[in-house]
Formats: sequence, C-alpha cells, structure tokens
Amino acid sequence: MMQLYYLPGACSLADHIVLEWTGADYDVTEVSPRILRSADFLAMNPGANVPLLRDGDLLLTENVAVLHYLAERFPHAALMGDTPRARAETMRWLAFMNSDVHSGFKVVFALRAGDDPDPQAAQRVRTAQRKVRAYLERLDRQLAGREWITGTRSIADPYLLVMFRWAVSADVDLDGLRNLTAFARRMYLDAGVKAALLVEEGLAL
Ligand SMILES: N[C@@H](CCC(=O)N[C@@H](CS)C(=O)NCC(=O)O)C(=O)O
Repeated sequence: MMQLYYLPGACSLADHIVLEWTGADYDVTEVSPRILRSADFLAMNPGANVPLLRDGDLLLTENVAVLHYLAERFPHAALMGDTPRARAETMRWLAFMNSDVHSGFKVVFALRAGDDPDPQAAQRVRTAQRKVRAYLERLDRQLAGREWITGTRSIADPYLLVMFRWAVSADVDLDGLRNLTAFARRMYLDAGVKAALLVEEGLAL
C-alpha cells in the first residue's frame, strides 16, 4: 500500500489531502525532525525532509513531483487538467508556490525562530512577511471569480491551503485578501481536507 511520510502541518499536508481526494488505499507515517535525521530515514530520503511517498519500490521526494505523480497515478480524480493548457496552468501555480511562496515562508520562519533581540532582526522579519504578503496578493487576484486556483479543482489547491495556513501561523497580514480567505473557508468544509487534518492534528473542524 502507498505510504506517505509527513510532519503535521508541513507541506506534506498537500499530498495527504490529494491522497484523500483520489480515494486511494494509502497509509501515513508521522515523522518528527529527529526521525528525519535518523539513519533509517536518510537511507530513504537523503534530503531529510517531507513529503516522502513510498509506492512499491519507488521512494519519491519533492512535493511537486509527488503531487504530479499522484494525479497521474489516479487519473479518474481529474486533478491535473484535461488539456495541455490546463495542465500548464496547474504547473504554473504549483511552481510559483513551491519556488517562491514556500521559500518566502522559510525565510520568515527561520528569522522568527532565531528570537533575535536586535531591532534590525524584527525589521528583517517584517520585510520577509511583506514579501510573502505580496505573493499572497497575487494568489488572491488569481482566485477572483474562481472557486479553485486554476478554475477547476487540481493538485495546486491543497498546496495553496498549506500556504494560507502558514500565513496565519507566521502572522502575515491577510487583511483584504478576501478571495484567499473564502477559498480557505471552502477548503475547510471539504471532506478530504477534514479527514487529513483530523489525522495530522486531531482537528475536528
Ligand atoms: N524541496 C522540498 C522541500 C520540502 C520541505 O521544505 N519540507 C519541509 C516541511 S514543509 C521539511 O521537511 N523540513 C524538515 C524539517 O522541518 O526538519 C519539496 O519541495 O518537497
């Protein structure tokens, strides 16, 4: 059976939600930062991170690759787009979130983890938060008049929910981002999202 290794609330939540959406038989294994650095885990994923998907003898890493693989493996779920153009849109938003937005958050989280009393450090946090806010504004504009980021449900949507959740926990200003907030509200009502969150965080929403 397919196995997803995850850290609660991390970007692997996107894959967890997609697995729910596919209706596939799968199992999840929670890991911790300590387990990520264990010899057993490093033998499977030298990158020491999640998501890690095991499917038979395949050990797949890199979120975009895992999400894309799941969409291809379960085509009936229609999570990639049905034309070259629709698939390109899915990849466009996935790439933007993975390379720009996700990395922007890493800077915010790393600066905040330092707990540096230097007033310049607080300024650097605010600058990093503003950069993420600018990315989220772009996502908010794209969502105008759309229920899903590409127009139809895809593997990019769960990644977007993860970005929204990180924005909340990183104190990024979400004021006025109505389309994004409404998107998150809709996602929280989704059965697959609820099921994945229940397992990862014991949250009954
Ligand atoms: N390039 C990787 C990055 C994955 C990544 O950033 N994973 C984070 C969680 S979102 C992680 O496992 N961090 C390890 C840690 O927190 O110790 C991908 O896109 O899959």
